[in-house]
Amino acid sequence: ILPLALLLIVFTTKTYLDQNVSPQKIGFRSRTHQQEEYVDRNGIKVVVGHYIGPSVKKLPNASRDMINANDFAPVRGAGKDGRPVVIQPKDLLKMQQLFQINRFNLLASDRIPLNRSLPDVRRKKCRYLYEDYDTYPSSSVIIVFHNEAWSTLFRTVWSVINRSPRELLKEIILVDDASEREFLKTPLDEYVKSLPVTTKVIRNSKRVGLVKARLQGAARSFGEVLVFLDAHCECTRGWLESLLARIKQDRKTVVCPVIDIINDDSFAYVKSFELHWGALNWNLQFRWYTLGGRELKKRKMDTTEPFFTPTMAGGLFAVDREYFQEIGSYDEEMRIWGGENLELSFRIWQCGGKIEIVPCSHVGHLFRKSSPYTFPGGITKTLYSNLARVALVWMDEWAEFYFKFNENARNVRADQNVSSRLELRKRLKCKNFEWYLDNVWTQHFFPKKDRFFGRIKNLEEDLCLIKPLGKLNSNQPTGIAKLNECLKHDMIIEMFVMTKEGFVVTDDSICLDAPEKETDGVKTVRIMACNWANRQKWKYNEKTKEFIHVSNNLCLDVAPSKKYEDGLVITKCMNTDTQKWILEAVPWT
Ligand code: LR7
Ligand code: MN
Repeated sequence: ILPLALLLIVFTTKTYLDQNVSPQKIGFRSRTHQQEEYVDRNGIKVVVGHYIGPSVKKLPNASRDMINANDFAPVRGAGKDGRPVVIQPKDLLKMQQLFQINRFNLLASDRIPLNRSLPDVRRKKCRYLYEDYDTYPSSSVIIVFHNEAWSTLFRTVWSVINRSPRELLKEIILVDDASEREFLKTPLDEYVKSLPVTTKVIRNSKRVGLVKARLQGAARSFGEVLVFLDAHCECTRGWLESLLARIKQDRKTVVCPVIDIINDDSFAYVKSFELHWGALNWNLQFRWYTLGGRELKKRKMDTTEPFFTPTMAGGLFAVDREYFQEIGSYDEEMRIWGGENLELSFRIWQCGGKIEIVPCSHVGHLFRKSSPYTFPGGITKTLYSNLARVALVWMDEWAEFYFKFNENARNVRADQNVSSRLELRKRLKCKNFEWYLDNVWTQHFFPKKDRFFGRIKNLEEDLCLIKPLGKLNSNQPTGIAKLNECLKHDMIIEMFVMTKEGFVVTDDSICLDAPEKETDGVKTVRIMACNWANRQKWKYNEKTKEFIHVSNNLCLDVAPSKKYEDGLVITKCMNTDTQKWILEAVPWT
């Protein structure tokens, strides 16, 4: 069986952890797969990496009948106001069987009414900002799905119907990407006839992937704005008006709601952090980072104002219908799943548009830990080919960087014909990737001509600084900076960038950090989320080979114990060998 290696971003807010809203702690979803998990400086738990789904052997199988049946059986009050659903111990076996089908708690979902209530999670001010909504452009909501559960699909649909001003909602378009389940065929056609909003159904007999499916929906739409949603979302009050208002002001702005979390175990609706924005990492995985420093201050003025984001998550956004066509909609060669969100993001920014997150718009998305469906052709022919296309079309010399460190993409590079997309780039007179890095994602941590990229080696023992892999202590936002035997091949885990400002950054916006003031007599050096503050500024002295922590004027050193576990410290500069470092540049193009 092919492991479903999926890029997976699950984030859980602090409130979620505090409230402990998941009532049933079930042991069957082990998290020991190849993924990293840490709590960032805002107390947000981040899980990222290649997740290989739960060991199938251990889970009871769902029968074919279970897979094909629609067991939606709402229980009054279940999941009310976004609260979690509690499953009784007697139902646990069935729950586990059903969980497998969609990789979320289908039993819980099937108990929640399609029109459940949700909290109004917006800031108070949002309620009064969009009262002139009858002047806004109209919209078509496009939902593509492949083998979605009935309850999640139609809770998405009903949340749209119930929480969108009817004047602004022209139609809903459901695009079926060759689902196999019986209940999604005739029963669905019959059901949509009863909906109070015009609902079109587009069918595919062969799997086309989400990009083509969305394009089919767009081609059949009449609204002035296209609004895309995944098939397992729940929209809260005001979600649509605030998106449309922004597009009305500027038709070249593509807008995203704040994406809240629908818990995959309990179906609790969990408000997420409003200050997240999207970017990516060295593997071209979408990642959330947090608005920091200067930007935050700017925003403090008005927390309801839309703010820029370098990339979008991909599933939930609104765009002017004509503008979407003008900038080249999607790359139709992208198959099944993945990469299209980065491609669209780079294209919008580089070709004269903008992407923003609208804090007054909140939509919940059901986050899963693994993907339930097949990737025809395997993930190299789908995901990695898509990512190779993103790099080849939009990333200029940084494409070389991506291919150098990502073998999977490198292997499919030659198969890609991207000439029509390169023509589009030329025709639209798009700016280059360097411009994007310098102007849109200023806090990026990619290599560049003006900064160091490579290994940081200790002279005494010929050991390399590494980014701690795997689990960092999940209660603490940090891991101790450690040395490791230098690897023969160029591996991301020992690659660092040192910026002109003196930040020592590695993948996922992780920085070399030391306290500005002494804590308990020791100054342990840590690797933690970049906050671009003085405590993360360093200076390298070419002559003495010392690595100096700027605010303390102390030198980077091996812990006095010299024990591996004790990691690195900063201490008085004495020019000993353990305080000498070599910056070994690694070519990246
Ligand atoms: O072959 C397929 N055909 C489909 O129609 C595969 C998927 N789909 C449908 C599927 O039923 C779903 O409605 O496409 C939609 C997205 O698929 P998901 O839910 O498996 O994707 P995801 O939520 O895991 O992944 C995110 O990244 C994807 C990359 O291609 C898409 O851009 C998703 O829309 C996107 N989801 C979000 O942005 C929601 C917020 C996630 C975050 C952060
Ligand atoms: Mn999704």
